[in-house]
Amino acid sequence: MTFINRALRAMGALLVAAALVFAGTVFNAAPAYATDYQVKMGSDAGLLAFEPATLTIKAGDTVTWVNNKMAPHNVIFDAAQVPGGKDVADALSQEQLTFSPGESYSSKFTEPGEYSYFCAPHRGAGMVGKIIVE
Ligand SMILES: [Cu+2]
Repeated sequence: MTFINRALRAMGALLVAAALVFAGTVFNAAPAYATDYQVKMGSDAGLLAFEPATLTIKAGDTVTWVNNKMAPHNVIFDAAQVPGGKDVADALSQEQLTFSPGESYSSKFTEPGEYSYFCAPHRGAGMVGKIIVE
């Protein structure tokens, strides 16, 4: 009887130790939650603008541009104004024009830096934006 009690106690201690190790692993491995930000294309007031025009996010976050008003719009990144140059700008750019309200596209940002973009049809009207990745 004594032997069994000792054995059970030892197993209990092992289980507690294992549970602590497991909990530590889970806690440490839990990734920071990536956020999906929204930028409206065309302001609620009907201006040719991205809203917000400047957005600060963290590396790993995603930006979704949603067609709002005054379509058509798109999102073009300038190779000279993104970290990584043309390849990065091409990968992030969404040349397809959106026409219907609610149409959207998303891009994920992995490298810190400042990314400037514009809407091709409305660049001349000042429809430009910037994503700052921290
Ligand atoms: Cu536009």
